[in-house]
Amino acid sequence: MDKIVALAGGVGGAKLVHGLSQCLTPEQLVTIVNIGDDFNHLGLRICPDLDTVCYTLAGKANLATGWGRAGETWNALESLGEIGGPTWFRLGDLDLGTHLERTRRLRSGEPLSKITKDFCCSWEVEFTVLPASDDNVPTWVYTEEGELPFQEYFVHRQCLPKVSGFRFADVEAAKPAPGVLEALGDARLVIICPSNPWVSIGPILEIPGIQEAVACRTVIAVSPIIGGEAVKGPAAKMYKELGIQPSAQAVAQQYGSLLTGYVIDLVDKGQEEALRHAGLEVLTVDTLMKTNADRHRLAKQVLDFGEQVFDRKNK
Ligand code: FO1
Repeated sequence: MDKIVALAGGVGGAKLVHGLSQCLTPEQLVTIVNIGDDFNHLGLRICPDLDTVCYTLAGKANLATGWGRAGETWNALESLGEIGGPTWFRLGDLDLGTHLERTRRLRSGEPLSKITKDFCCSWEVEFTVLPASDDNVPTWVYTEEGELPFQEYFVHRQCLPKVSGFRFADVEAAKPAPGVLEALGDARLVIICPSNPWVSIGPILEIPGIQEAVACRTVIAVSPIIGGEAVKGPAAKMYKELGIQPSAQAVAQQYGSLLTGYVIDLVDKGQEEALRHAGLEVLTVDTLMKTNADRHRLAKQVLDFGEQVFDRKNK
């Protein structure tokens, strides 16, 4: 067992995966990515979390927005807007190339995992990036305004509607993508990245077979909540709207018995004792990744901590 398997979605996940890629070889690190945010828009299949992870590993990510491509131009979107097309979901010219080619190959019947592998090869990303499933499992958000498709909630409505729950459509019929269960079966550590537990990590774990495979491994999670707030995105707002006080502890409770180790921020040191009392091994460090050096450092700290936890658990 020598694989390190990261579960990731969104910006926080991509940052830690980038850090891990600077500590591990392509043979060691496998990243399983959320596909619940994927949707059809303008006749194109958009896979935001896969693109954020792949662009980040390829050094092509737009660091300012956290999504899409660096050095982007918006000519196509502008000309679409001039004739009344929907511009709420901003698709840059470079990014469009990805969506056009992915859509073409999906329409020809190729699985998302194969397309992703080939894109990584073209972008000179040697690390393995796997969609959680090759099936469509769109996340729907139950809100006070009814059930919204994920990107409608997240981008068009800017996460404003009050949420009351989530649905991962057809998840019971979905299968883990090729390589997912194999990687988990060979994993020394599973690292749950600091992504949104509700709509980034949850959809991965809900794919039949994945949670069970993860549960057999030594699992380390990095809290996405620091000082009761999310670094980016609606995670803390979702907790509050679901009647849960957002905190590192709340996240640990949500992951439950899956976790062996837990990484929290210095700001939340006061929660260490309660977490240890709940049976977790805890590492308290600066978990904010503002720079690439931060990503590298945190990844190294998480891996060293994971090794200690693995040894203690398997001695
Ligand atoms: N997020 C936004 O808030 N506004 C956008 O216009 C937007 C466009 C976009 C285009 C491509 C892509 O891959 C991601 C994009 N995102 C945008 C982010 C996306 O909604 C999120 O990355 C995930 O779905 C949640 O992590």
